[in-house]
Amino acid sequence: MANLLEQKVDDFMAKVIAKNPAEVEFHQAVREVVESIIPFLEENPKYSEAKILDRIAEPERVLMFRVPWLDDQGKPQVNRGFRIEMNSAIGPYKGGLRFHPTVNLGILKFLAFEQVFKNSLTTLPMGGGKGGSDFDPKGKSDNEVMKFTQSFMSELFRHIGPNTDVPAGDIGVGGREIGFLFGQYKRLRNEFTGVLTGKGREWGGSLIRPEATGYGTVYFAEEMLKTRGDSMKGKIVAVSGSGNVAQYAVEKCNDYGAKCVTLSDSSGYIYDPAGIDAEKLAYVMHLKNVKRGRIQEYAQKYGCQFVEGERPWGVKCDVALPCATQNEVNEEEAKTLIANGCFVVSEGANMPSVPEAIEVYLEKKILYGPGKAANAGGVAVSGLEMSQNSLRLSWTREEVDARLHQIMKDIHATCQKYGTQPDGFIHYVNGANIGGFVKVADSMLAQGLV
Ligand code: NDP
Ligand code: 2IT
Repeated sequence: MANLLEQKVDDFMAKVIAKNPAEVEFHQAVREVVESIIPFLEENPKYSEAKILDRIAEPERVLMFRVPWLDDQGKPQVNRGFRIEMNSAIGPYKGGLRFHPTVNLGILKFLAFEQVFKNSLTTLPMGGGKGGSDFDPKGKSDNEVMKFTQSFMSELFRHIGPNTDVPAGDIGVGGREIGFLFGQYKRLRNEFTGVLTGKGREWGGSLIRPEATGYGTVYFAEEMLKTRGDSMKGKIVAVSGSGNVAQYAVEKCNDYGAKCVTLSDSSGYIYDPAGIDAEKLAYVMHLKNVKRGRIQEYAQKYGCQFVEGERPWGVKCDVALPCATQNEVNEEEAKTLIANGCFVVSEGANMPSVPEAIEVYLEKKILYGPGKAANAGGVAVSGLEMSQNSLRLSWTREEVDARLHQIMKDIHATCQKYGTQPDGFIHYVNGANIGGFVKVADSMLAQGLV
């Protein structure tokens, strides 16, 4: 039986790879889901008869476009823009935009694919999408970022809308970029609508949206710990990244009485055994969000260690929160984490652990919350921002945070429902994949062959 199922996974993947050559991250994301879903389909043949898996792995629409803009020297620059409209079975396409030089079709398709299941898990009516550009915001002036962003939106605006496709932020896209994107959309359409989330508080944004992904990842870790009668209090935490998700993950860890000892960026990581307290975190936020500097400066300021070109997974910790990017924990690093006593991994980033690292977590039966469950708090509050925009009301900080917290608990319960094994171990990968799949698949069945 196991061999037959493996064969079915391989056969399915052979088709996906043939159709989408060279898109290795997309293959990786699809395989992880298919490994969970194929055994489930054996017991639920209605989905295979309707070729749901084949349809889910095929984007509804892929947009690719030229983004020309003038730099500060008056020279023309050309980037490539993308929007993957992956699945609209349960709501308008929803997902972030990533501006990073590594962006390509395969990376955005993996992210859009993950988003379909993640958005379904939030319990809110959002389909899945993702977009972005190979534009590198690093070292660009505000003026250049604005020029690029306006040009990007000058094409994207015709494809999106509050009931069609609602982008948001991701790597390299934060409050500044969402502001420029919103301004250009409004100008082109002559319409003030909730077409983007992550907006400023004064112009339709939701309180807690900036905090939501990081807070949600820690809420999820707390829920996992509860299943073993434990909590975040007193835990030593290794965090990677130092952007939006990492910053608010640290803030929530501090609220829970845990101690974060690392942060990183693409140059290396800092190790601060004394812990990144509120004052140091305020420094990081200013350094990263205003000065747009490097994390190395933290080590200089606080006299701690900076390890160049390395990731923080060799540090002794109880909990690891990967919050930077995909494939940032390899098999060796997963083994080292566990050898050093780490027994909780809650993913703030999308697909930060390579498949072999996930195998290590599962074999050692640690508490492992995959990104599509653990980082769903960001898009969940985006969904709440859409609700507030439709109502033309804004909720208080406490109200949004309470809803976020409840959604993370519900996602945990869904993972538990679909992922608990006979020995009681919660296989959160299966739980998240099957739990996310069912609602989308049933909606696709109900809507006919589209
Ligand atoms: P930011 O741009 O705010 O921060 C990204 C951080 O990760 C930076 O510290 C950056 O370092 C580091 N990083 C990015 N790329 C690499 C790389 N190739 N190698 C090493 N470090 C890297 O992004 P976010 O915090 O928003 O996103 C982080 C992760 O969380 C991503 O995987 C994203 O998809 C995911 N996520 C984000 C959500 C959100 O609401 N923002 C929601 C759900 C998931 P440097 O400055 O050197 O590039
Ligand atoms: O990966 C993600 O879930 C995000 N970048 C957030 C998407 C959103 O629409 O808020």
